[in-house]
Amino acid sequence: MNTISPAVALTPDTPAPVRSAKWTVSQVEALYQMPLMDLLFRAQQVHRENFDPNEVQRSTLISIKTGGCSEDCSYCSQSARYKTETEREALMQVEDVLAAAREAKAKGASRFCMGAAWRGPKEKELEVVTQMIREVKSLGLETCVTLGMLKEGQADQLKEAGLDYYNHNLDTDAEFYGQVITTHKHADRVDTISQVRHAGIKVCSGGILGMGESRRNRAAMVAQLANLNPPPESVPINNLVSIPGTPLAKTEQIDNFEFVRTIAAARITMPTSFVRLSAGREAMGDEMQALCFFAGANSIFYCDKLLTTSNPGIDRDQALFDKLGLRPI
Ligand code: SAM
Ligand code: DTB
Ligand code: SF4
Repeated sequence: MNTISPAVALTPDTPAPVRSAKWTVSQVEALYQMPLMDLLFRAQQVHRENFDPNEVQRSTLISIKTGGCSEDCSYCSQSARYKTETEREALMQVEDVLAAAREAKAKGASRFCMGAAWRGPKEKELEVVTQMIREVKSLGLETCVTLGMLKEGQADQLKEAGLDYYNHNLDTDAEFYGQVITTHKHADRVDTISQVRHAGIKVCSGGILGMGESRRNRAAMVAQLANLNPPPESVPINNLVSIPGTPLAKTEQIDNFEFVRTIAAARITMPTSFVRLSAGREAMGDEMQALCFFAGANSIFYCDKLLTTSNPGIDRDQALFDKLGLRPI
């Protein structure tokens, strides 16, 4: 059995603040190079040490402001720069968001994630979002928002409203980032994550696979996430949903096993984080999803629609949970 471990050995005497295990890119790459059965076995062992392997967390996602985004993210249906089928919609009314949250709760979601197609929120917009957070939270749901880059003080306003999680993905390796997005920098993403962390909000950060990145890029992204101190509580791994009209529309799909290896690498390097099998599930068969759960994924988006594209929907998910004996948490 391969015994790859973090570069810094942790002893029980290591004081809490310096107990940050550093993963090098090569170490994560070495995980990818393991025979698949060894890798899956190791990931499942780590998973079982930290979680009930039959439990999966479910978040419902809603787009509270759709399309017309100033950014040029090459994968995104919502960038104003590409001609896609997504139509621009104004920021939703608080009551409408609340109605959707009630429905999500009734259907069994534990977290409600609200996404906006912004480079970052303006003050007026943030005020409306904080109202949404307060109201959704009062229903007894965990709250998550993804609003783009934050300016100083904005994370504190979100914390003050009671926000539980902020989603801000690294999306890909710093070295590859410029080939996918030019209107903001990878370092800007890291900066927003650090503001969120300092405000005392839990971090949800992951990335997208299948954008033409190399295995080394994937390993570097996983290592960077794992080396955040502490690592994100929630790590969404998205499989690129190909959007006609975007520059990445015709990119070759990532091999399924390479995707599963990435889930396993995330599980091993971030043992106590929830790893979310995110966008791209609709195109996956039940067997592929089961393999991802075996590799350590323990969270999904539970809704008919993601932001602008479709998701398996709760009936198919319920049937899958029944078949696999999975329990929602
Ligand atoms: N505008 C904000 C931002 O960029 O952080 C929030 C919304 S943005 C749509 C949230 C995330 O959705 C992106 O960071 C990316 O990881 C994911 N995403 C967007 N389009 C996608 C696609 N076509 N396939 C897979 N994931 C996608
Ligand atoms: C995340 O990592 N994936 C979600 C959520 N965070 C905001 C978004 C997926 C979007 C997929 C493409 C779409 O529906 O537009
Ligand atoms: Fe805008 Fe976010 Fe889409 Fe980039 S990923 S274009 S920032 S909505």
